Amino acid sequence: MPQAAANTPRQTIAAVATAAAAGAIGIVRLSGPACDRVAQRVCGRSLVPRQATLVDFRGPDGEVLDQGLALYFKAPSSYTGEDVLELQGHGGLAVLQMVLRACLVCDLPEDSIRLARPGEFTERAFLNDRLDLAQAEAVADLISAQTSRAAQAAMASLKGAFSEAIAALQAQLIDLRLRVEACLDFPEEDLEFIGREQVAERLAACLDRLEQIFRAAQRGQTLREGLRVVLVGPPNVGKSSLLNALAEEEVAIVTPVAGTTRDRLIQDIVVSGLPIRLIDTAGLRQTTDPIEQLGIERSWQSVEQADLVILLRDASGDIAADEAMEQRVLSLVGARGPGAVKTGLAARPAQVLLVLNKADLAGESLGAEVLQHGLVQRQVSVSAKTGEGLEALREAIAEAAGFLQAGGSEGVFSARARQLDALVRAQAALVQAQAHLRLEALECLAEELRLAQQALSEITGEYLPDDLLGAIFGHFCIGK
Ligand SMILES: Nc1nc2c(ncn2[C@@H]2O[C@H](COP(=O)(O)OP(=O)(O)OP(=O)(O)O)[C@@H](O)[C@H]2O)c(=O)[nH]1
Ligand SMILES: [Mg+2]
Repeated sequence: MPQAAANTPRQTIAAVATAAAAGAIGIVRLSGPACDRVAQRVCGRSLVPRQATLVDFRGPDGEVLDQGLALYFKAPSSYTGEDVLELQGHGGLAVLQMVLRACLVCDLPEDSIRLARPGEFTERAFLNDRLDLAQAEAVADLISAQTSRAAQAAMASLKGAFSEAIAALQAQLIDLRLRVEACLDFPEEDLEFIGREQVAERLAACLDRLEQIFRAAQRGQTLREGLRVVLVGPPNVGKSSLLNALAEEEVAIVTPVAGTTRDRLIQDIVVSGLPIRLIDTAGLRQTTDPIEQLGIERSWQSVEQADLVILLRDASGDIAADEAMEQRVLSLVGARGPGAVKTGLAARPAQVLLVLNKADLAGESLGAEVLQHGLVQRQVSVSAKTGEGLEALREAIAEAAGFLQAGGSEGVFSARARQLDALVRAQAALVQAQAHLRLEALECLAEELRLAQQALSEITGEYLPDDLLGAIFGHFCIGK
C-alpha cells in the first residue's frame, strides 16, 4: 500500500484527455466525487455506469455546446479508483475547451472541482492502488513510445511483468531474512533454521535473478532513450555513405575527397524497432588543417559517448587500415568497461562492430577475420553503395544492444534510470550480505537483506522517498 494512500483526494479534477490538436473525437475526462453532479448539469441526467449514452453537452445557461457520448464509471471500478466521467465529443480545440469550462463552472461547492495537473489521473490510480509505480510509469512510457518495440516493452511493464519479477524476488529475500532472523533469535541454535550453504546458495540465486531483471530493464531503457551509434574510421572509408544507406535518405554529403565531413552529423533512425541516434563523424587522420582538427576532436568525443561504435575499414584495399587509430578507439571504449565502474550491474561497456565497407570492390579477399579484440562483437561486410550486407549490419546493431533480431519484446521491461539505480543498490546490498555471511555476522546480513528489499520496493512504490511522486507524475501529459 503506498504511503500516501490514506490521503485520498476529495477534489474532482477535470482535463481534456486527448491531444491538443483538431481530431475526429476529443475527450474531456473527470475524476472524483462530483462526477455525477457534473453529468446532471452538463449531460442533463445521471448516467448508468459503464453504458455509453448519447447526450447534448450543455453550457451554464443551458445552451448546447456539443453532442457526444458520455461514459460514467462508478468508484472503485474505474481507471483512477474514483468516480470517473468521460465526455466524448467532437475533437475541436474550441469546443473541447467550452465543454471543459462547462464542467468546471457547474454549480458546485467552491473548490470542489478544478483543472487536473499533469499525470494526476494516473497519480490517483497509483494512490488508490489501481496501479503500482512501475505500472504508472509504464503508462507514460507507452504514450511516449516512438517504436513498436518500445511500446511492447511499456505494455509488458503496464501489464505488471516488471512488478511481478520484483515482487517474486522480494518474496525470496523476505523468506531468507526471516530465516536468518530466526537464527538470531535463537543464537544457541547457530544457523539451525537454515544451513550456511543454503543461505549462500539462495543469496547467489537472488543475485542471478537480480542481474536478469537488470538486463531486461536496461534493454527497456535503451528502447526509451535510444542507442547512440557512432560511425568512425579514416577519411573516405564510406562513413557518410553508410549513414545515408542506413537512414535511407541522402542526409550527409558524400564525395571522393578525403576529409569531406567536417562536423558531427546526427540522424535518428529506427533499426529493428530500436530507436537509434546515428552519428557520422569527421574521418580520423593526422592533419594540419585547423578546421578539420576541430572536427576530428569531436569525432573522439563521440566515441567516448557512444553506446555502440561502428569502426569502418575499406574492404577494397585502397585505404590502409590505421591500426594506431583503431587501438585508440578500442582503448577509449575499453576505458568505460567493467573495470571503470564500481558495481558489476551498472557496467554497460560500449560495443564495437567492425564494418568492412565497399564490399562491392573487394573481390575474393573479403571475409577474413581482421581485427581480434574482446570489445569487437562482430565483423560485417557491407557495401553502402549497393546495399549488400546492410541487413546483417542492422541485425548486428540490434544484437549489440542486447536485442536479438527475432526476439520480440520478451525479457524487456520499459524502465527508467531511477529503477535501474534501485536495482544497482539492491545488488550492492546483496553483495555486502554475502561478505557478512562469510564473516558470520548474521545481524549485518539480515540488515543488508532488508536494505535490498527496501531498494526493490522503491520500484513499485511501496516505499517512496520524499518528493518522488511529484518528480514522476510532473512529466506526464495533462489528462493522463
Ligand atoms: N564502390 C563503393 N564506393 C563507396 C562505398 N561507400 C562509399 N563509397 C565512395 O567512397 C567515397 C567516400 O565516401 P564518403 O561516404 O564520403 O566517405 P567518408 O568516410 O564519409 O569520408 P570523410 O567524410 O572524408 O571522412 C565516395 O566517393 C563514395 O561514393 C561503397 O560501398 N562502394
Ligand atoms: Mg563523411
